[in-house]
Amino acid sequence: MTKQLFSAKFRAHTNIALIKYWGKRNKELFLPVTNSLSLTLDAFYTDTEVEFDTSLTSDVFYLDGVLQNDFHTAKVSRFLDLFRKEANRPNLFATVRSINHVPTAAGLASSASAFAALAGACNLALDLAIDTQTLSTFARQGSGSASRSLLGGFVEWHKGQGDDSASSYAEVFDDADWDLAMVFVIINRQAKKVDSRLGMEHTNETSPFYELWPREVAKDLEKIKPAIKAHDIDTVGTIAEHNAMKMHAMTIAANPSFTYWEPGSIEAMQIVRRLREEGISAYLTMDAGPNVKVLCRASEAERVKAAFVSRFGEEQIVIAKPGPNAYPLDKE
Ligand code: 2P0
Repeated sequence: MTKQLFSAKFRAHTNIALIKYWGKRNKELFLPVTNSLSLTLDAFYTDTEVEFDTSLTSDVFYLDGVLQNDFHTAKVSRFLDLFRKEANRPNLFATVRSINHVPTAAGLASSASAFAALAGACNLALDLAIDTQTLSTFARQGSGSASRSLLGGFVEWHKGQGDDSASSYAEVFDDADWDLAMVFVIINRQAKKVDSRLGMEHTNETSPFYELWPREVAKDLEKIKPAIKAHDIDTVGTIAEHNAMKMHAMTIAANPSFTYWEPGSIEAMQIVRRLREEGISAYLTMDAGPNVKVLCRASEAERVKAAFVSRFGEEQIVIAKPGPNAYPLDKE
């Protein structure tokens, strides 16, 4: 029998949460404890090509041109299974070629953009016509934050109800078409010491502060939403910074304690505070690593960048603007 190929290529951008996702209520389905709200960014993205091939007997995965080992390929295979099931083609294997586009100095790879791009590519290649809301529930099962990377601007990921996968989806909250930027301060390019999946599980299970987290997130969301709609960067930034600090405070109170902060992170925080004293609207957030991201006005982003360059170096500072929805690309 002649072999048949079904292929497509997709681009998805990374996102940074202003109200964080930190904990699952269902690990198998990646159902979160709380809603979360992020900003999709233009500076970092993943391009992924998938080629389903009737002659293959197993999946093959290349990342940045390098053939990946069984462990990494198995993660991709589990994700492809969702689409094989949907297409009713359990034995249709694929070659996946994924390229992370990040400024070379950054060394930031993102599972959010990676699984969002792969979800978009699979949907198109297999002609499944899954709508974006439903597709976000697929992306979520690769990595929780990937649910938010299918969409541009400010995106809310709803926690949903019970064990109902379909109710835990992402949708656009605001198109972010206003004077807004995020300046990335790249502190360290090494792989993170505590991966986010283990870090959130450990925090959830051992931090006495975790029981406060769902209530705090609900309050922060209620306050940040009208501020986003009002384009009030100072209120948005103040709430986002406090939300990030509460997440990181929970990790310090975990048992054993851990933190993603490094000395450079704290220096960057001091620079953010100094910028505010100088009248610049600059607010920080941090994720499962030492890098500091600074929310500011696009019109003041160069000035914010300059404040970090003397300490960290030009190539360690990247200005990002709000990014678009994930979209299909022409195949090479
Ligand atoms: C977020 N983070 O909302 C939070 C804040 C990091 C800190 O989502 O286990 O890679 O694959 O669902 O999405 C990073 O965790 O975790 C993350 P899994 P994920 O962006």
